[in-house]
Amino acid sequence: MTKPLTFGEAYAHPVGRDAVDQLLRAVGISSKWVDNPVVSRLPLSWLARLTGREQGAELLASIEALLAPQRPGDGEPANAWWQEAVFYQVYPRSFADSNGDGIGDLTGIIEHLDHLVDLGVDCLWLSPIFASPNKDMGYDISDYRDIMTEMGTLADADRLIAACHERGLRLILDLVVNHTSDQHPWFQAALADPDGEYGNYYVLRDGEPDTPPNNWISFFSGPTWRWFPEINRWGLHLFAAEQLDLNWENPAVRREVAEVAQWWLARGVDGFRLDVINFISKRDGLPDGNQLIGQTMGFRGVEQYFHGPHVHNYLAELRRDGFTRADVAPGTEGLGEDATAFMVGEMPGIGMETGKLFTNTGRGELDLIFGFDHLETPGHVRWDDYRYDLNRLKDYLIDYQSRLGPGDWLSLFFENHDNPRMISKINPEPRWRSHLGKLLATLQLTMRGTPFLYQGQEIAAINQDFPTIDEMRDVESLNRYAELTAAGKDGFAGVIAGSRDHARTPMRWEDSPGLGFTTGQPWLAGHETSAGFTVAEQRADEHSVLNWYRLLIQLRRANPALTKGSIDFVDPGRKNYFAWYRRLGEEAWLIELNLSDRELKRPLTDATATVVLGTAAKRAATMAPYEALVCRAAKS
Ligand SMILES: [Ca+2]
Repeated sequence: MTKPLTFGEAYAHPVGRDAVDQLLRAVGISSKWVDNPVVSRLPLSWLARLTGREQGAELLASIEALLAPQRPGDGEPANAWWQEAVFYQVYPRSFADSNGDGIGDLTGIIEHLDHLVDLGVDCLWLSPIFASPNKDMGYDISDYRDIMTEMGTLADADRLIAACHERGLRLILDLVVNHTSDQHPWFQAALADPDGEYGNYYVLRDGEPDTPPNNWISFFSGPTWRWFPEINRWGLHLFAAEQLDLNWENPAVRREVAEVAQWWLARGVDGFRLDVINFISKRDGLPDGNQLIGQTMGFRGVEQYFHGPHVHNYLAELRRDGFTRADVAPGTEGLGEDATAFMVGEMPGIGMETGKLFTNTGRGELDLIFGFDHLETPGHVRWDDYRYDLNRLKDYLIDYQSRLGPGDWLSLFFENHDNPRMISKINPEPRWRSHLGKLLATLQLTMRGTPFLYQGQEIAAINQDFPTIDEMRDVESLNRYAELTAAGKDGFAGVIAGSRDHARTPMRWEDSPGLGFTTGQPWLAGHETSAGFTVAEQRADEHSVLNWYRLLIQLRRANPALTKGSIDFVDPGRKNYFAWYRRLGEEAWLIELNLSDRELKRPLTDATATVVLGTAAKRAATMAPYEALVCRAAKS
């Protein structure tokens, strides 16, 4: 019998560390606990006891399966445009409707590009615009080379690309290739002839209609398997039943994906955000998921695909074949002609150490990832109605920054189309709305890393008071509501705090019945009546959150220390105080935040620091609630 695996040994491996951290966080235990030398010598099977359940041996086998040897990332600094850029995510359906059908479209985006120029961002990311039956709002694609009917046409997409480049903006699109829609011609061909070429494009399995091939649970409720009686086979879908997973083991599938990317690069697109891209490689044989991991994480089976055996190879291949332009010299940078188009991967369940395996420049895979570990306080999930503790975000960022080597970089985001609004999660009291909007902006735009703003963040958007489930549209919320209701629980209470619809209501351009978003009926209505939080009102108010964003982005652009400078945290153990220096050459900046809604004694006396942009005019002895200051300081 071999010696049992210890916490310390699991922690020495990047994927092992992140997997154990994930489980600890889910049960509300800080990962700092493992840094204790006594704990680090404990057998990892204790994890089963900690999480209050049995099955230690089975759990160990699941974690050991993740510990394949990994080549370290030891690359050189990227020195790339995207490290200094500010990204802005547009949810096209809810940004601007140009023809009154209540649905945002590409022409609407073109008509509002000057808002983004005015804000000062560098690159737009559009959530899906490709042809789709919209079972999951465009994340179910039926044609990668066409535009969703209600969004416009390929000619509109070309106009949008040109309009962005004319204004000095890059444009990246959403590439959803873990799965396609069941309406995609590849899947229709697989149904027509499951033993033919396209049958092997998907994960189809023989079986009996009442016995799915394994016990995995879908992210959108129920088993991950759909029975197709017309071919007597099961089809794998990690998400909705209409979103069938592609079989990345098939080289023909990988070639198709690379060709789609190249096709869009040839049209001038500057890169892609890759949807749930860490899920593309499933463990051979699709083994059952561990019960304990499933119960702890909420989705049985994740350990069999969240960091699958071939994911790194597939992404390196995709970078080479799909994202590298053959017609420009290596190292070239320019709108529509970067030698390697930008790649940011959405990676649920991937932590800091594993994240570096995907993004270190020495590994030739992705440029950046979106991990999600910072979006909930440990012990909570998105659906919980609770107050998010900003000290959690502080600890996460300090930890993350301390682990970055020269070839590493990180994305900075708090919001996107899949999460409720951060201000509402932290403190929904209306009087703190602008303070929090400015504090989050300051953090995101002066921390080392690449900020990704989500539409509405610049006007301090908040969650909506949906009165009933009938007002909601998102498949995830609707499925969860139905599942909870069928189990005799309060379905509405189970979805209202975490619904993705909070971030998907129309952009509030002006205080008018259609909000300047549409002249018709919006596809998803917001329920906000507060005054002062539309783009038009914020633009007219010198002290608005919108103008705060503009000034911060200008400051960032004018002072390279705020992007490329080193970062040194001040008094990191002090609760509710978050401060750091950014330094580059002779330039030095001090950023100070009060993370609480109470006054805080200012611990740092740096007489050289003078406020350049602040919610307070001076560095007084006491910080106001949610105070945010950006100060120039002497170099050392
Ligand atoms: Ca429209």
